[in-house]
Amino acid sequence: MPDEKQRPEWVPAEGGDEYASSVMKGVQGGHDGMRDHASRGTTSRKPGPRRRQLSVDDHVQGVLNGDRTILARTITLVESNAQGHIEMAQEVLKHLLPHTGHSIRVGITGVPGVGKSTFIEALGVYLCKQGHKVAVLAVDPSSSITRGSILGDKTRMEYLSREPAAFIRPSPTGGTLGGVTRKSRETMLVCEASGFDVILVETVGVGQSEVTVRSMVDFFLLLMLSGAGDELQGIKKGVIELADALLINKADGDNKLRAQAARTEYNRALHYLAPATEGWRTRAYTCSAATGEGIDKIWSVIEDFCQTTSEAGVFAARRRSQTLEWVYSMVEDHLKTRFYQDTRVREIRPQIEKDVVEGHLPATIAAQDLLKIYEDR
Ligand SMILES: Nc1nc2c(ncn2[C@@H]2O[C@H](COP(=O)(O)OP(=O)(O)O)[C@@H](O)[C@H]2O)c(=O)[nH]1
Ligand SMILES: [Mg+2]
Repeated sequence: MPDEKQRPEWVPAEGGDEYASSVMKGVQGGHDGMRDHASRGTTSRKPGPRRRQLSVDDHVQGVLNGDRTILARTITLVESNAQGHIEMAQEVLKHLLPHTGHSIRVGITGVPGVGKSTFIEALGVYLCKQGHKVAVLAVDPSSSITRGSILGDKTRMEYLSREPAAFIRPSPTGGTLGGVTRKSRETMLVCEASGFDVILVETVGVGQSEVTVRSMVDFFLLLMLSGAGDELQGIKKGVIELADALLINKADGDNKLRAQAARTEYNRALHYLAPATEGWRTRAYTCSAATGEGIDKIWSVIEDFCQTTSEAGVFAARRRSQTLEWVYSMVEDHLKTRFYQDTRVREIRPQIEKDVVEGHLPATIAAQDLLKIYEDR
């Protein structure tokens, strides 16, 4: 029976076969207004009756009451780029804010194929069994091109999505990393307000996405493979330094011994690196997302981390500085957007660019000219 063969060992055999209603489709591109998404026809969704518009209070109460449908619609609102939606989303978030923050935020990175999704699913199922409410989000700045390369595939988290206490949200298609980040952060807050106490954020190592996810989570986990040098694994310089734990995955079958050897090697190397979090020593561990071995251990490491850093005040201090960083990154994003959307800037750009490329205008002067045009309004 092929299904049985593919089933990870941590999944109970008697699992039902109904599919997740909790896996949500990402929002396609920018929304265009306050219209009902069901009628947009970009996906295979059946055209349904127009849904009632929710008020700010409907959103707030629904999210706080743990209503899944409203939670999903609130996240869709938060992910929208339409001006009317942005304003309403901010109003909703303002009311939800006092109910946020009571979760452990864990970021998970690693090269494609290392087993991030499998690991998140195994950990998620494990945590649900322990009585946690788990939200899984993805930050994938490339997804606007690849249409959700991570978490996009429903079947991927088939087991976790059957857990009533789990909620899975694919990466928003925000265009820029800034857009994706804002949406993911706000989605994380909405999930917290809705009672999720563990937030797992998967990211691929595209561009600055690891740094970005590091800046929104408490604990940052780097998944690795044994038997491949860092370069082979495509691990970018500096990513190990961001991690609160290295987890060598696929420590099963023939690979187990090699994984254990790799753990020893990494632990030796980690000795010489500054820790990612003050007062915490980053160590290497092994696990098998396929069999579930080591999942409980890594969770206890994460719990230990939370306790240790909370007692030292580091946990709260990091969250405070993350929030401030977020404020300024939004200011920067906003300024950038305003600049590039400015009509006069847009009009003059082709000419200025041509002059620069053809060598008639120095880059510095070009920048000054553009800023002058933008500021002289
Ligand atoms: N043997 C083994 N295979 C694994 C393990 N974890 C993931 N895989 C397999 O590795 C492949 C990539 O896993 P996936 O979770 O999609 O990786 P991601 O790209 O990092 O999200 C899949 O075929 C998984 O079944 C593991 O612990 N052991
Ligand atoms: Mg994946």
